[in-house]
Amino acid sequence: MASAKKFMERIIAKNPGEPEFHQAVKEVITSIMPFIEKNPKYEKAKIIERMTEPERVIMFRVPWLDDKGEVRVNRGFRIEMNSALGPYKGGLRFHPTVNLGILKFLAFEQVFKNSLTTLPMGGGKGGSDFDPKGKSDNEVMRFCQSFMSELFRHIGPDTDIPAGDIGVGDREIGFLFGQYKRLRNEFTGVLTGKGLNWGGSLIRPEATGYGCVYFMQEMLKTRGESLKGRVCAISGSGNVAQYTAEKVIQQGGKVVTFSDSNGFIYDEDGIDGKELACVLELKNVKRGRIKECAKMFDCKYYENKRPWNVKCDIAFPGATQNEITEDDAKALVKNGCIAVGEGANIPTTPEGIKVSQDANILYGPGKAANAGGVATSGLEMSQNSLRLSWSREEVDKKLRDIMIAIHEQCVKYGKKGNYINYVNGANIGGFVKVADAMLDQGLV
Ligand code: NDP
Ligand code: 2IT
Repeated sequence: MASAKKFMERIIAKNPGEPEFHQAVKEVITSIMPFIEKNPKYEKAKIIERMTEPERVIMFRVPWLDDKGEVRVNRGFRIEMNSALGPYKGGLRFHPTVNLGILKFLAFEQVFKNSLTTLPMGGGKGGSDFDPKGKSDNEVMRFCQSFMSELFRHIGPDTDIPAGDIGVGDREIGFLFGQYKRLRNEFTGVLTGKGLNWGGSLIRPEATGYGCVYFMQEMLKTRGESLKGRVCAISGSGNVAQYTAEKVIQQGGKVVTFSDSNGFIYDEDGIDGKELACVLELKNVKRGRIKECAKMFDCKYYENKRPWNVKCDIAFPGATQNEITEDDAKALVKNGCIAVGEGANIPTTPEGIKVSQDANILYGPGKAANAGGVATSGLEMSQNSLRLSWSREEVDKKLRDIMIAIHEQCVKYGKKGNYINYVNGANIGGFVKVADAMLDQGLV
């Protein structure tokens, strides 16, 4: 490999029109290049070239009938990126912005993230440009049934195990599972995030948010700090944001913001447990807009704005990619922010990351900080295989131990002098295990 620059030129030429995929690959390549130069066996086996090419890409038509009886057509995808460590594992995203490049970036990230979890999982991602917002439950069901009518032939509990992501929560997982079971006549752990009474794991709904807070606590410990009394800005108001907030509040921190794609609410006094329950009801049951909380909580609402200009000690981006720009990162630093824990996948632009790192902020990248979700999916798979269910305390303890282990890997590979570069640590730590497994398994 001549250089990171040459390599990226080839990636861009070969994968045109996929800026998010280029961004994710560039970040990893920049981190691991010095490591690869010291370990020529990886270069000789063209490991990076192989890791940036999905093992398989599946794209398919998803026709369905809306409530008016009109035919609608969406596009479905599953990217089976890398199976060196185990069956493909990763979520499904239903959002109008979904395209091949976005899912390739997510699948690529997933490979490193899953490797960091210490569990035997390969990486994949899928989804559709279907927008569940504004659709009836029946429309969502018909869409999910049509989506699974093609996907079922490509997945299985030992092959590829999808889960949720943006726009795919317990309702969608239920419809998808029902159709899979009907087509295969098998009740297996083919999806994670299942309902608790039919094979799901306790703590899976909470796991990404809780894990992100556990990771933050480990980062803070390295500087003798804790969450107690810390003001936290959270973006998003979906699964990840909700349970990040719950754990922050439990640990004595103060949550001052939530957002959705229309704007954010700012409650300077802090959102309490009762108000958080209102957010969960609004988002998970009524499927309303975060704006509605401003009236209920008597707090401020900012239309079409993201929450990074408010005064906070810690930022937890939990909505979507590239939601913290260079200017947002500068605003966070200016307002005294000491740490960023990424619940979302690649929520910070490369320029934003540089601002945070130059300011010596604790910056925990998504592939490490939000790995608790997929890790607990791995624990759901283990319980399904055992045909047993573990208690809440047992799963939570395993999740916490995994987040501590991920932090240790980041320190091992990312510490230089007194500074821990969590980006390098996560990228190199995630890479080594996958790369070594690929070497062991020959040219596949
Ligand atoms: P949800 O669908 O539950 O919630 C998504 C939240 O983000 C909503 O508040 C949504 O607002 C907001 N959002 C989505 N797209 C945009 C956008 N383009 N601009 C502004 N806000 C947006 O998804 P999750 O909470 O599951 O996922 C959030 C992030 O966390 C994603 O990046 C996902 O990849 C990542 N993640 C999720 C894991 C999981 O287990 N669920 C695990 C690890 C990472 P609105 O309602 O207006 O769309
Ligand atoms: O980005 C992610 O890690 C997820 N959406 C969770 C994937 C999973 O398989 O639980």
